[in-house]
Amino acid sequence: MSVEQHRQLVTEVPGPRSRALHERKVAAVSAGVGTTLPVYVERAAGGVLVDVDGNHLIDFGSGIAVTTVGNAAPRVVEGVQQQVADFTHTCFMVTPYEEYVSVCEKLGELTPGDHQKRSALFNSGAEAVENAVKVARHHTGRDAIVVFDHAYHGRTNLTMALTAKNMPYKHRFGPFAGEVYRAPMAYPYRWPGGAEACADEAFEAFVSTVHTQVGEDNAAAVLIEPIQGEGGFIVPPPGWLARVAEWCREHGILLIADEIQTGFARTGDWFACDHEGVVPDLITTAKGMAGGLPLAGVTGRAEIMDSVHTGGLGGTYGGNPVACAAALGAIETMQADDLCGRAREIEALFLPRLRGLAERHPDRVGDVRGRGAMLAIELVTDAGSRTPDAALTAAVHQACSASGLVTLTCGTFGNVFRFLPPLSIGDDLMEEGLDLFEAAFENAL
Ligand code: PLZ
Repeated sequence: MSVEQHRQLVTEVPGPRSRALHERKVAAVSAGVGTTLPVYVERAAGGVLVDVDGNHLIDFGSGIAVTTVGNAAPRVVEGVQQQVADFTHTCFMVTPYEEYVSVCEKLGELTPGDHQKRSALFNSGAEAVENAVKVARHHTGRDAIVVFDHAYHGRTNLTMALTAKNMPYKHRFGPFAGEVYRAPMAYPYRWPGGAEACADEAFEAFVSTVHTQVGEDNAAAVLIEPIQGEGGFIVPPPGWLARVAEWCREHGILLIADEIQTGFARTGDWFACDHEGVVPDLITTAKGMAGGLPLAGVTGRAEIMDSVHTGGLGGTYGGNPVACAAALGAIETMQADDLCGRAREIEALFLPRLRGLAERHPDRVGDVRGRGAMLAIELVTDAGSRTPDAALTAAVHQACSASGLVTLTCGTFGNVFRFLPPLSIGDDLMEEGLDLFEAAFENAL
């Protein structure tokens, strides 16, 4: 690998060069664009980021679940280099090229269900979600979209409306798009009636929300992250999603699975829906699919995707050939290196450590959850009240950064620590990262 796979700090973090760059950032980049860890990166590979001061940091974030195959993964680099030398852009809507078609073929093969599928490619996750909603509305002739508490679907106007959390995503950015309705999420740890009752009660609450606030006949689609990402790595109870899917089918409501964060080997299977045996009508993908280049997709039943008039979907850059070449390299890597299996190994390495921490600190670690290489712990002030502890979360996060471990937090209440290592990371680095995390946690108490 082009970057030595070890942690090494040669300055404080951030170091002087990063701090100098950050001064330039503040003077040139909108304050609206935040940075969680102002360490400026020069190179990255495997599970390590190297900053401009020469510090080697362990990566537990994958650029928010994007570099699943690792940063600058060899097949991605090779595909991109070849493609960028051949041609950089034609616009698929004007003069097409094979790479776009190949990515859509892969999406058809890998996404859940063996029915006939079609795909369309876009640039970002939010754009894919927007287009999935366009297709669902067009196909059904209905307007309403049902989403869930804690949902995250993007930052454009429609996707802000679909996203649940005000700060920082929506605050004073409205008015938002209409015909969006929100149902309670099956969140076992915080379900008022308790985790045992969650599956049944959350299903009933969902059905009742759609029935009373929307009307089944008005609902074009139910849009859901099968495991919620930004909202707190919330894993619904087994069987709940399948019941929602079945109920949608009975009422002619399309099920759109937003697998932008969960997709492409992250959870130990190709898609999180696979664990639940759920076959969505439409699925959105992005992030891990293209190894770091901007690419997103909407894949769905052929009759739904083909119901749109020719020219109804598109965009100048959607399915850019360089991004498609990257995706083909990333997908090939996932298949050749069995990265679904690797994600399950990562789960097996992480979970006992996180559960051990929870056993040692039952009052502060409220919940340990997740799947594959998408794992999280939820921090609380005490086990009785389950009050979210955002301050502890922030303190641990800061201590991790200072020790050379790049971590991410999430959650509606800012109290969830999430782990999204690249699947190319070695076991030693993961163990070391977990040592650092545990030390940061125990010191912050
Ligand atoms: N749907 C499920 O996770 C992106 C957001 C980071 P884009 N999540 C990271 C931030 O603060 O902006 C995401 C997601 C799910 C949609 C999106 C949106 O994808 O590529 O960021 O538009």
